[in-house]
Amino acid sequence: MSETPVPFIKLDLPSPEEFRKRKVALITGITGQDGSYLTELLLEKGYTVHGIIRRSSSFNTNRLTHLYADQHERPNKFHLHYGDLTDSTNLVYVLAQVQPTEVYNLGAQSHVKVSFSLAEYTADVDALGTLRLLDAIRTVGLAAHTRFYQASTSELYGLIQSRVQDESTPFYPRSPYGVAKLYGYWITVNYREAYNMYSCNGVLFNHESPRRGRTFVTRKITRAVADIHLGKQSCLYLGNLDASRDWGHAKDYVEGMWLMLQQEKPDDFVLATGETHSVREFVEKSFKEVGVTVEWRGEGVNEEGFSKETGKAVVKVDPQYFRPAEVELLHGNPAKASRLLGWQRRVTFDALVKEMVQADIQASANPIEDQN
Ligand code: NDP
Ligand code: GDR
Repeated sequence: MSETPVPFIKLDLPSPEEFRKRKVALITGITGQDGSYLTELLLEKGYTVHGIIRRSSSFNTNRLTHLYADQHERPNKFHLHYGDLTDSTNLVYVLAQVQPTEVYNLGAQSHVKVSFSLAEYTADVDALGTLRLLDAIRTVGLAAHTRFYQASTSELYGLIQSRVQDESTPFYPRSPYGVAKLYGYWITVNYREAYNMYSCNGVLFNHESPRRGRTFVTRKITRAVADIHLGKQSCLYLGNLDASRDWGHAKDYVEGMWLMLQQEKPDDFVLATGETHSVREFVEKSFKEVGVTVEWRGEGVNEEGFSKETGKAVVKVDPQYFRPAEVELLHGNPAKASRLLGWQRRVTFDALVKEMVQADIQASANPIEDQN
């Protein structure tokens, strides 16, 4: 049984079918890696895109600059609003104003290691922020009209390593981030069941790109490879080299997000490549791109870095990058998304590494244009 929602604010709305023809998206986390790719995709599909950005003392819209530049070609198709997932009144106001047909909740404190330091804040944004947004949709009377995507994560599986992970694998998160996202996952399911909302979870495995934040391991590696190659850095310091991840390209994954909101019925889907690789492997492949081999050094060993004579780069383990509790292995099975959404990743692991290394060489060599 489901309850008919009673909105606190009564907007004058057409039928849900008529309403959806407008194609208006609202994205939280629009300034992030996925937000920028999703915005490009939706604009290409003819959507009007609204994004929520946080006030920052420094410039935080670098990944969107090119879309501003395109404004004259797409007048009134791209809008930014100040807001925050910790501020309910703001969310209600923006939703009432924008009346989106689709909401993509990508906003999050998304760094797993940082979540151990900012546990309460991570819960506020990633768990309660999801609740606030879902409830704001209900509050303005859009529950039957607006479709909702929740950025769930393979971090939910955490300690479950016994098999390839899919939609039926139990959850066992290993960080304050994972635990907060677990709440986000279930509140999304709950609002679907309790209020008949079209709300979906995309359980996405790691996805990377040249726009990946520099403190995530892939981008940290490819940037270091570029800097070492250009003689700007000598060593690379990393934490757990044996962790394995199922790494895909962010561009492929945002397409899956959109597909989830175009189905007859809402459901939850895993997006993954079906392959897993260790951090060590990512390092080796990245250095190979610039013709350099790697010398591995353990904790506390103090040796020279990259040497032109030997052509070898030194990678050292620094325990400051270890996590209090680690997720050792992620390996996803995207069969359901492939079968029901027709989704498939296009970019291979090798192509991803190559693109990221080449982009970082370009960026490192042109610091004035280096925006990510
Ligand atoms: P990023 O870290 O690149 O982007 C996070 C976005 O959230 C940024 O726009 C950030 O704004 C915004 N944000 C942070 N705090 C708040 C807040 N309090 N209110 C509103 N917005 C906020 O993440 P990704 O693009 O990589 O990931 C997108 C989403 O998908 C996240 O929810 C992440 O947890 C999830 N996810 C990511 C995966 C991946 O491999 N990339 C895999 C699975 C899930 P600002 O720029 O101002 O910091
Ligand atoms: P993850 O990504 O925690 O999987 O979360 P991250 O790139 O931070 O770590 C991947 C693995 O690499 C190991 N590691 C290091 N990690 C970082 N950041 N820095 C290092 O120096 C380093 N050395 C080794 C980590 O221990 C870990 O095992 C990402 C985020 O995008 C989440 O928001 C998202 O939900 C998940 O992916 C799926």
